[in-house]
Amino acid sequence: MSGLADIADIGTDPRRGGYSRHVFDDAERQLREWFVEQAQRRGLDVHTDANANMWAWWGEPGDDAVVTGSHLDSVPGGGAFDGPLGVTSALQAVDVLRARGFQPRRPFAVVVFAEEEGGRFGVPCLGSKLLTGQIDPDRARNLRDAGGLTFAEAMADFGADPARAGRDDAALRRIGQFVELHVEQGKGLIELGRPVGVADSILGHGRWRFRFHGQGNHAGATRIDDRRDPMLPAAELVLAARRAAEAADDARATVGRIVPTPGGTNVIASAVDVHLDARAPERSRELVADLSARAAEFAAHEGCEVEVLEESFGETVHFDPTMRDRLRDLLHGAPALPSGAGHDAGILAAERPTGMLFVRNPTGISHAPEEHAEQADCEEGSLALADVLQELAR
Ligand code: HGY
Ligand code: MN
Ligand code: MN
Ligand code: MN
Repeated sequence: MSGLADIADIGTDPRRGGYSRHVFDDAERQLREWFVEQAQRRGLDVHTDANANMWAWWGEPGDDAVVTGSHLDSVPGGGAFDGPLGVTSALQAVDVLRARGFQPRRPFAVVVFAEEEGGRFGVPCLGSKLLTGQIDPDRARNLRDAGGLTFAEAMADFGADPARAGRDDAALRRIGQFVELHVEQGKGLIELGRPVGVADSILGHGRWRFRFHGQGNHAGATRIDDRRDPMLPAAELVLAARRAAEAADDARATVGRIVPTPGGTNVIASAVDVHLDARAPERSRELVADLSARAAEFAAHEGCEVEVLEESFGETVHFDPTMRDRLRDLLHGAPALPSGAGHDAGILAAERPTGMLFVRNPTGISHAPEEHAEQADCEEGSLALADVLQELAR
């Protein structure tokens, strides 16, 4: 985990525990500087594309390259491995290939995608979705962070030109094959007793933002029967989402963020935003997706109104079986695993031959400080990635 040790003090979050590293904030800028320094130390030429993704080239940039990498940003209070392990393993794989005297016969790059977690602007995989055109650049430019700053303003402050954000066909042509290494965010490899696995699929990911409107008022002076308290339908939605996921097959629904306005203890909220994250295979979609209708019922029941400010449900990604099985063979029959977590590889898989390697996480916990990977398994992962990249780039 040598590379991870280098950045262990960047973006620690004393209030939440773990790390909070969000696109263009101080911590993420320090991580960008660290990556550029690490790349240059290896003689890799780094440039940042129009969507704030960083590309470190081993030799001349070119089309049909072998590309590996991941992200450096985190969720609020996230673990040390989700994202950075893929970047440090890619750098270590370059070291291994160099030590073997290997010289890529194809263009070769290490990439760091921007805002994979959506931790600041609310859209996961923002950098890779802009690159592939999977998000409208105008919508992206107008996304706002908690302080009201737009992504365009944050880009400009970072020194990038927001007007250039959007699908980048030249950059996509350069990706011949993409392989992302990632800490496993689950217990598959623990249960199998294996240090490294290969991704088979990524569960379809939906996000909603419901805004319940009521009447702000005094918590003490307002009789119960005089209230239109938007926190009530919000609470009912949280429970309904969980029940819907329980009733569905292999669905997951989470409300990890509720934002009342104005947010005073002695104040009945005037509005409450409920951020829902749901994941489900096609067969379970409708059980989860009808929550918008249920939200309207809950609101009406309390004399409130509801706005659906965001609603998206991505398809389940099935990685190209040829690439998947090639990786499994290269890794001596490594197991293929489903991923409940989304990744930039899931975005690129729609455009380019893409694969993922997973490294065992002994806690099985992710998006929390307890996320972990043992040194020996990290080394196995870097070696496995080096073997795969050598095969693809020879
Ligand atoms: O939310 C996810 O699944 C990913 O970690 N961004
Ligand atoms: Mn994550
Ligand atoms: Mn990740
Ligand atoms: Mn008062």
